[in-house]
Amino acid sequence: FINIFINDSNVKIDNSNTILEIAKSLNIDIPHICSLRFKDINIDECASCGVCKVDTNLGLLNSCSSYPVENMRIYTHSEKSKTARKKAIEKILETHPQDCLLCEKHNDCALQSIAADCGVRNLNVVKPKLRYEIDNSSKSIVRDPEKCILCRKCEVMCNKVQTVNLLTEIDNGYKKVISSTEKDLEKTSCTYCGQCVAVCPTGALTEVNNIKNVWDAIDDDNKKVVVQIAPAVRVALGEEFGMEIGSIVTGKIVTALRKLGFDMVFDTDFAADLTIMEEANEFIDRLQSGENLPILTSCCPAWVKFIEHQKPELLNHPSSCKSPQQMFGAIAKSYLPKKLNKKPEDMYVVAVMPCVAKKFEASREELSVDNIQDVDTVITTRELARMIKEAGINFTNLEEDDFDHPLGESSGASVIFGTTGGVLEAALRTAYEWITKDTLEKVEFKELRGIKGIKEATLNINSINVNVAVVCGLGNARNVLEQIENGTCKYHIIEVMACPGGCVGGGGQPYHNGDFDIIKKRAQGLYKIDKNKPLRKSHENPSIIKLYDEYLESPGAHKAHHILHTHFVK
Ligand code: HC0
Ligand code: SF4
Repeated sequence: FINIFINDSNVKIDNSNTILEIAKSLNIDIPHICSLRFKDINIDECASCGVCKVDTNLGLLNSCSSYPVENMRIYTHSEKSKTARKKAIEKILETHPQDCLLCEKHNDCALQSIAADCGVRNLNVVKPKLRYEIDNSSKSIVRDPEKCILCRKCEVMCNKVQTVNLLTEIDNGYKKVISSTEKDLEKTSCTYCGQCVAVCPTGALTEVNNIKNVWDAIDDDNKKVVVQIAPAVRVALGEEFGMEIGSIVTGKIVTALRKLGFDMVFDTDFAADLTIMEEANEFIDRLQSGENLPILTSCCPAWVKFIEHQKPELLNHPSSCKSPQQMFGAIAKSYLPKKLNKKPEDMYVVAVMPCVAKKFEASREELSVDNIQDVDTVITTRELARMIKEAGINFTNLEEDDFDHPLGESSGASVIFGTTGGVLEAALRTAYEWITKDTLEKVEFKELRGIKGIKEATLNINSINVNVAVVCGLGNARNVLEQIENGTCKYHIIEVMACPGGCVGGGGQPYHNGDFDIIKKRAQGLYKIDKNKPLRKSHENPSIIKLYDEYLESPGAHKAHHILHTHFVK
C-alpha cells in the first residue's frame, strides 16, 4: 500500500491497480475507451486511444496503463486533463462518420457518450470521406470499418482470447483500421462467436439486424408464428430496461412476446431437455463401445465452426445432436403442426438468442428436415429489447405469464445450459441415472460451476471412472483439441462453449463491457431457476416423455435421428 493524493484527497491505495481502477474504486469516473481488463481470464490489454489522460506531478499519463507511485499527485478532471482528453476524442472523430442518429449502435456507443460527457460539441473537420464499404456478407455480423477507432479490443478478443487470429491492422495512414485481410467476413474462418461485437465501443461491429423479418412474419396472416427463448435471455433482458443485473424476467418476457403478436410462445429449454435425451444416449453408446471418445458437445455454433475450420480431422468427436435451437425448430415444424392441423410450411419459427452465431446456425442448409429450414429467423436479446421499446411496452411493469404447451415445459437441467458447465451437468444428471438405474440424489455438480476457462472432474459411475471437462473460450478449446490430437486427452466427455462464461456472456446480450461480475450474476440467476424447479432432470420432463411416446419413439431411434441429428462440414 502506498500514499497518493487524488484530486487533493490523501488516500492509501493498493499500487498493483492502475490509476483508472483506483479512481473507479473511489467513485471517480475517468472516461476510457480502449482498455480491456478481464482479470478472470488474464486479459489485460490497452492500446493508446489517449482518452483516459490524467494530470499528475509526472506529467499527463494514460490512466488505464499507468500505476501510481508514492506521494503521487493526480488530478483526474483538471483543465489540463480535460483538454487533453477532448483533443484525443476530437482526433478520433476526425475520421469518424457523423451519422450517429442512424447508427446501429446509437445509444449504446461508448464513443458517442464519452464525446458528449467530455463536452465535444464542435468539430473543425470537413465531413470525412468514405474509406470503406459496409461488409454485410455474413448472416451474423455487420462490419462498418468506417467506424473503427483503432481501439483494438476486437483484435484482442479474436486473436488472444479466441485464437481465431483473424483480425489485424490493415492499410496505412488515414485508412488504417482493424479488420481481416479478406474483405468479406463470410469468406474467412470467422466463427461468428461475436466476442468482437461484444467489446466494440462503436458501430464498427454489430449484429445483423433481423427485426424487420420478425415484424413481417407477425403481420403475415398466412403464417403461424411461434417463438422460442434461449436460457440465457431470461436473466439478461431486464438489464435493457434498467432492472437489477441477473433479474429473472422469464414471465415478463412471455407476456411481452404475446403483446408483440406472436401466436405461440415457447421455450428453448424444452428443446434443451430433448438435446440431453439424445446426447446422453449418444454418450452412453460411445462410452460402451469406446469409439470416438471424448464426445464433444455441439450445441454452440461458433464452437462447431471453429472445429470445422481449425481441426476438421477431429470431426468424429462432436455429438451429432443438433443444438436446442435447431431441435426446437425441427419439432415446431414436424410434431407441432400435426397437433395444430397445420402444414410445416405454414409455421414460422423465431428464436431469441444471446448469441450472434445462432443467426448463421439457423441458415445452415444441413439444419433442416426434408428441405425445410428448422428455424426461420434469429434475433438477439438486444434486438428483442428494441422490439419491446418500438412497441411501446412498459416492460418492467408487465405481469408474468406462462409459456404455451407442449413446447414450453422444461426441467431445471435445461435452464443451466445458458452458463458454462450447465450442459454437462444436465447431461450427467440423466446419464448417471440411465447407466446406474439408480436415483441421483445430489443433482448439483458444484465442481463444474464457475467461469474458469477449463474445469474438470472425475465421477465414479457404476465403478467406471468417467473423466469430464468443461471448457469456455475458444482459446481454451484449442488447447483441448490439441490434447485429443496428440493422444494426451484423458476426458470422456467435454462441454465446449465459445464465449467466456458461456451463453450468459454471449455476443448478443446487453453489453457488459468486459465486467465478469455481470456474467456471474446472470449465471446465478440461472442456477436459482434450476433450484426452484420441481423437476431437475431432463428425462423426467413429462412433455418430453410424451413427445417420444407419440412421435420420436426413443432416443437415437430412426425417427429421432432423422429430425434431431446433423453432420459436420469439413
Ligand atoms: Fe445457448 Fe443453447 S445454451 S447455445 O448458450 O445448448 O445461444 O442461452 O439457446 O441452442 O438451450 C445460446 C443460451 C442456447 C442452444 C440452449 C445450447
Ligand atoms: Fe473473431 Fe469471433 Fe469476431 Fe469472428 S466473431 S472476428 S471469430 S472475435
